[in-house]
Amino acid sequence: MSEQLESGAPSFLDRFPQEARVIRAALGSSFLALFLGALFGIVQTLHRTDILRVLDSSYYYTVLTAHGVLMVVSFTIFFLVGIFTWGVVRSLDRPLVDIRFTWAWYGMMVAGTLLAVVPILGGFVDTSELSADVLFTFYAPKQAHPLFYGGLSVFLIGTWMAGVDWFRSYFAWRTENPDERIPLQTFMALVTMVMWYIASIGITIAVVGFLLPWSLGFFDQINALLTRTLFWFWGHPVVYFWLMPAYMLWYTVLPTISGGRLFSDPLGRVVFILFLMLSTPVGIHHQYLDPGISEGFKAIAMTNTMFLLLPSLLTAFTVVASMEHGARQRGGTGLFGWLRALPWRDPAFTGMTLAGLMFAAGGFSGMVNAGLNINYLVHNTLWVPGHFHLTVGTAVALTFMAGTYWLWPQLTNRRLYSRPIALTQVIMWFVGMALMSNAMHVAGLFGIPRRTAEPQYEGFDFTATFGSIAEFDLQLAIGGTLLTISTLLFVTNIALSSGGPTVRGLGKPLSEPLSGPDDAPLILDNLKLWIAIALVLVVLAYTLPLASIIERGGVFGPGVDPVPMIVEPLLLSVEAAAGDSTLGRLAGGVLG
Ligand code: HAS
Ligand code: CU
Repeated sequence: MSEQLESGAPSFLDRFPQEARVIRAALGSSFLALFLGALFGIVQTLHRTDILRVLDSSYYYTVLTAHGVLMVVSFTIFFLVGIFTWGVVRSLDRPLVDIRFTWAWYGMMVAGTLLAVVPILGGFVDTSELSADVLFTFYAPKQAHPLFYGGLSVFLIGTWMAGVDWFRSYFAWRTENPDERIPLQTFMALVTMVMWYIASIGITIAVVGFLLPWSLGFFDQINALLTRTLFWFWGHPVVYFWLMPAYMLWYTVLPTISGGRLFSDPLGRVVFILFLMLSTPVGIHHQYLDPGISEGFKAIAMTNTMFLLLPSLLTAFTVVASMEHGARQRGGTGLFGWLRALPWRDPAFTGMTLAGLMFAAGGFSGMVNAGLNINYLVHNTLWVPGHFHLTVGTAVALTFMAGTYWLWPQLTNRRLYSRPIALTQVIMWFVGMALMSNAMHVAGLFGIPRRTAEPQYEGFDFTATFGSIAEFDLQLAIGGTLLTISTLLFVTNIALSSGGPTVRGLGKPLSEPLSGPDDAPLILDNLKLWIAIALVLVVLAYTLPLASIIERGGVFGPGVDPVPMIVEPLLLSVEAAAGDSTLGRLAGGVLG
């Protein structure tokens, strides 16, 4: 008899069939993006390392944009909305309030993705005006076709609606359960969304106020530093937007599959509140090398970033303590001997644990990045992609894949096609990423730049202080190839799972924490208080830097008066659209 039948509990699909369908759609979209993103990834790795060049270097930014956007916007965020929907419904133990609204936000996200992907792929057509070779960090001065910004906006609105959906379901639950503590998974989803709403202020102003009208031709000049700063206002919290659903799995699923219980629910709440408060006022740590922001503001961003290490360090402690508890329940003994008692044959467990192990290294390179002075050494080098392939590319991506192995059968009432393939897949990801990110970090220290098809410039060679550049290129290419194979194994395994027979009783209940919500001070659930503090910190961190950027560089760059910049093109477009009609003259009169 399969282990999967042990609990015999009804699955999530049995209990909430409508929600399970949306979650499957969201996760399915996420995996499709992962698959396509991986194809662009391998093209790029082999190109950069000069091992195989299937495209001309002039397409490198198109490939890089497609890889980046599909991976860190589509793959991660579609997964997030799926897993949070699961977490909210499971932990509130009630259906969503309005499933049509749920499908509506999913539809918005799909439509937004398709709109944004069209101009990205347009970059492959030489004659086309329709292109968006702007990379996933799409700030000025790079400019995309308006469709790209439009698509991103629609996608973003979809994510906001998803948050509204979870809040509405939570409020409905609250009226039915006035005295209960917010269940941990719902707490995590809601706090993450509040962080997301606050962060979105920056990108909304950047896109709606500047990038979109600029690409529509409303004005021809832009203050690049201002849009960059607004971008990073959002761009840093985005990385925790990817991380927090992975943390939700580490806190609520990993302890159970380790055979134990979460060490502390209150600590989990504290961690998410720290992320809410500290994620946004640190964005300037991506701009240490930007001229035009004073060293003082950069030093404040650095200090805030160092505080932001705390929630992850707390997580390392809590998650490892929970695993140790599990191992000891399974008969593990000794100072480190308990590690052997962990369920290493379970792909969900091993995947998440290897993801955590890699994150210890990724967190370390993050600390290096965060140092104002050391950042000068690594900024814009291959070190930075090395860092984020450990964080979003492993801590997050591998946890999502491992979590899928655990959750997918409960959403489909079908067993996973192959556990041995799944185990091979997660280990292959770990090995591939160890090679690739090591090579990237080291090459970055030698000065090899990021975001370029030709890392070795003509007439100038980077020299390695140990090993050789060719050796690290090879390591990078082998790593990238293993990652691509690993992705294919993952996607195929999940796809083949849908062909299996239907099985009942695949539900897997989660264990209760050792220290539960009742041990958490009530104030932790006072979301209004934490939102207020988060907003105050954002105002403190950003008012002066933004004011000084505008004072020195103007809203639209130096020497430009913003009023005619906005009003004149509007007038022209209204006149052009309305022609000689009465309405047109009226509108022209009002604006004039
Ligand atoms: Fe970062 C650049 C600083 C975390 C993603 N980061 C990036 C970029 C991305 C990114 C995508 O300060 C590039 C953006 C671009 O294109 O320009 N980052 C940090 C710091 C942290 C950090 C201080 N980053 C992340 C996470 C990301 C991410 C998370 C995605 C998910 N990062 C920077 C800085 C830059 C930057 C600068 C700009 C660089 C430049 O110059 O351009 C921290 O949050 C890290 C804290 C983490 C830890 C690790 C704790 C360890 C844990 C492991 C537990 C172990 C387990 C396993 C569970 C302190 C939790 C146990 C196993 C057993 C067997 C027992
Ligand atoms: Cu950051």
